[in-house]
Amino acid sequence: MLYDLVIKNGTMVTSGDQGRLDIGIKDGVIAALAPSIDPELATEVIDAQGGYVTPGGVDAHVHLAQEFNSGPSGGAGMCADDFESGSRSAICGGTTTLIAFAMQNRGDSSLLQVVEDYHAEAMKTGSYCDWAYHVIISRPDMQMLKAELPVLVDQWGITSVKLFMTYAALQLSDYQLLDVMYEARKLSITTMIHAENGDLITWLTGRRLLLTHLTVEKLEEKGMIDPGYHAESRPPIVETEATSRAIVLAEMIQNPILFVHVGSATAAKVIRDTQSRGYPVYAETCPQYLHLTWEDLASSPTALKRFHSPQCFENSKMICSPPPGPGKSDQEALWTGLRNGTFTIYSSDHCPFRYNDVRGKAVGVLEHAASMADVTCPIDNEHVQEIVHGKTGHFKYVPNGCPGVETRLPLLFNYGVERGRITVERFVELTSTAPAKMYGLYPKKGALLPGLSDADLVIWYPPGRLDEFSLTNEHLHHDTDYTPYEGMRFGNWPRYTISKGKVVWKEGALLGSPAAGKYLKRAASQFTKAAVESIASDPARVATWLYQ
Ligand code: DUC
Ligand code: ZN
Ligand code: ZN
Repeated sequence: MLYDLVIKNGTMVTSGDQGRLDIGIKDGVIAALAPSIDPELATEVIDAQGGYVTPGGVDAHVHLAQEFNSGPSGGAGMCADDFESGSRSAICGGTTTLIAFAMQNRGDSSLLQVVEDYHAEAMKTGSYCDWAYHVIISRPDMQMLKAELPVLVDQWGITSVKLFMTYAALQLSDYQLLDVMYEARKLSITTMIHAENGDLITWLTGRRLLLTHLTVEKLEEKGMIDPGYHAESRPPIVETEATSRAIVLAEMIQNPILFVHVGSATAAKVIRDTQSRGYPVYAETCPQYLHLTWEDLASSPTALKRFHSPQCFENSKMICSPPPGPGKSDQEALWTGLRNGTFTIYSSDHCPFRYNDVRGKAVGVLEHAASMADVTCPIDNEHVQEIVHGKTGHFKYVPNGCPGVETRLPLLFNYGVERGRITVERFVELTSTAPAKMYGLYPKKGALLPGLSDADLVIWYPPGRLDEFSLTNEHLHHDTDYTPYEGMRFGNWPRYTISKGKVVWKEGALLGSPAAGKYLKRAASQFTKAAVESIASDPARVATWLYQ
């Protein structure tokens, strides 16, 4: 047979084009695109019945099998998903490539060891789809950077690093940010920035001083500590200041950067203005910033549309950093940014912590001494519901992050494409093609080029074919016990997901296997590599002498 699989009668969409083309697949790769392919030439045929056929999603920002120390106190959460459950959830939502984070903790003196250990974790379970790694650097010792970053690039194909400007356990000083950016530039490594001013957050949250007359009445002193107040400890200016500062640092040493999980309209504006004057800065936003606002977590009794009591700990389900913007106008600004190119990519930032888990959101109560004062039952998962019930906890101990790897594509398809906010081509660009180019996976991923691209595809339902439904967590395939998007309406969902030519998800049935995914070594970013050459370099304004 000429083809293993042929998809007929679909509207094939790429980031630049769409058309009625049949797709022929052989040996896991796109083999042909043609107005009509003879079904007799194929072992298997799928009739797309007029539905869109898009490249499989590339989710460049997921946290799997990771202990995430996002609290100030050492209280760490454990991600609910490992590579098996996270990738299972991914394919059921149309994503066929994942990039997860190998995270260096301050105690880890070798980045290579961090990656080796993390890879062993991934190999233990396997993955339903192909995957790759970024590395998070929290201890940027120059000797290590010089010795290990080139090995990560050459041997592991890890061509991106994430740096934090907040969290006591992860925050880098400006000096350290410069150190890493300088080495990253030389190696064409993409620098991803978590932009929040950590000191500002800590100050607003408040620390009790021994000299009580010096205490400033901040959130803690005012008793504003239940999870609904997380957002008040991080108003938009927290992200905006850090974004501006990171741009100054990057520009001084002429290193292109990418801001991950941009949540505020004001940070997006800083990024847009910088792009407008020609400096290569890239940005990612995520579903939580398009669909949640402070009203989903605020402590006002009139707010809280999704969960029950304004004081209840259930608000912790929505805690992520940066938090979603205060109101609908913030969301609208981000939708505009998706349309006008401010955002290069759209990722999930799937960072799942179970609600009913002593290593999950419940840490926010368990680590808060006052909440725990009257607890007599054992601290285990069986009793955790009983422990958190009626307690406020403290937002600063709650692990930061929301699940979303499975809902990422359906949310943007339903609320972006089908509501006319973005074109279907732009959907493909944001969810697949641009992340593949950004992170050195193109055209193997993110494209439908015959002979060059893996046959990773999503076939959507034709209009009117799927009955609209309200999402519940039971629809999803992660190992998390809630979804922030509970109750939202969906009229479309991936009907088929195809990974390397194999149908892995078909009309609600999971068909894939965790043995199918392979680790991907990546090349340098197609965007940032070229951008370095284009940066204007006036020696009176930036440190051009660094590279002479
Ligand atoms: N940053 C992330 O990228 N994910 C979740 C939490 C965080 O701070
Ligand atoms: Zn982050
Ligand atoms: Zn993240």
